[in-house]
Amino acid sequence: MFIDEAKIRVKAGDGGNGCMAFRREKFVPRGGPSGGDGGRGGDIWMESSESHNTLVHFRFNPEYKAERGRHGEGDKKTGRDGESIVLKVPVGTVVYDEDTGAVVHDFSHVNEKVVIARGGRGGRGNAQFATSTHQAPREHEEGRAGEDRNFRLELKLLADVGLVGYPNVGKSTLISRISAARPKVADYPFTTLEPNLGVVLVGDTGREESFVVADIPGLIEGAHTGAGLGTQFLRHIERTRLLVHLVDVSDGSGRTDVIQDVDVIRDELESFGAGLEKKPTILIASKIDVANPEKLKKLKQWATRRKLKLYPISAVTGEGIEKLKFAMAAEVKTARKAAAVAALDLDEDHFSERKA
Ligand SMILES: Nc1nc2c(ncn2[C@@H]2O[C@H](COP(=O)(O)OP(=O)(O)OP(=O)(O)O)[C@@H](O)[C@H]2O)c(=O)[nH]1
Ligand SMILES: [Mg+2]
Repeated sequence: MFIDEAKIRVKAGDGGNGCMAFRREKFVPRGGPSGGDGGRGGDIWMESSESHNTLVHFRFNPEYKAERGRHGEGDKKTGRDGESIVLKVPVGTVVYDEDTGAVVHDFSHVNEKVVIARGGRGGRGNAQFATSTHQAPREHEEGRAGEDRNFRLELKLLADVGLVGYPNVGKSTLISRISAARPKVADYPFTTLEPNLGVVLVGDTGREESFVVADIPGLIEGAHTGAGLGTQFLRHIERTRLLVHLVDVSDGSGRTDVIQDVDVIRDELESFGAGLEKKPTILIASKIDVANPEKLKKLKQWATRRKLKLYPISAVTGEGIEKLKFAMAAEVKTARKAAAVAALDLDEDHFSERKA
């Protein structure tokens, strides 16, 4: 099981202090108490969002603070409440209280929103303390402190992108190039025996997007009948939004026909029976640093005829990798949006059913 983890500290806003004041008006020699209450401190909320799939954004930024409430003022003016803040987490995130170990919330649906730290109540101003026998109260309260809490977030990672292809085409080399995952890489087939997941970050710091890539064992002809390691690992990419299909265009593959290469793998995906062949797919010409120009040309022509975009890369020299990362991020984003819209439609269906 692949788990993403982050620890955060949150501090909800303190309440504003109550004010002590007395009315001063012309012709009113002894004005009554007029100190207003302090505003409430901002809360800290957590909300599950379809557009997040990892917890990396918390690792860069582990502390959050909501605004405090303003102090009360004379004239019975209540201080303004502090602004609340909302932290977005992926669906599947489990929130633990770091100090007690208790589960605070388990986000199992999109757009669930819970308060994880409450802002402090504002203090009462002296106007609130007036009674018939106590007409000039000087009492006023300080605002209460906002909650200060430590949480541990845990997320079972689900892959957005699945790398597929023959053994030895460079899948593990690619994932180690674009993420912190370090699977074994070697010049023989079936080096990878278990799936590996890597978190890929794309874009400038602070505005980066992240997605999860799964590297799975290679497929060969007849995988669906159990040849090689079979198709047992394909279930790990059943829920991905995008497939990245690597085709080795060097002479090292030992296969002469790149088009047949593509077809064999696509047939195996189809035979698995989960509709994998219908997923959006990015085609990659792998190992272009040692490409056989004829193979590369043939694959390019084939892709053009099918209106498929082909990304030539070398995971060893780094050529084409940045472009590929952005293309993957864009596809994942599009797919996530489509999924979010589909989820909304579902919600609306429920709603209209209940109304009917
Ligand atoms: N020249 C060159 N060699 C590469 C490139 N990418 C991978 N290799 C080499 O190809 C071999 C296989 O790479 P892996 O990343 O282990 O391939 P894989 O697809 O994960 O293989 P399996 O796990 O067996 O399915 C290794 O010797 C890599 O160093 C590349 O872009 N250029
Ligand atoms: Mg591998």
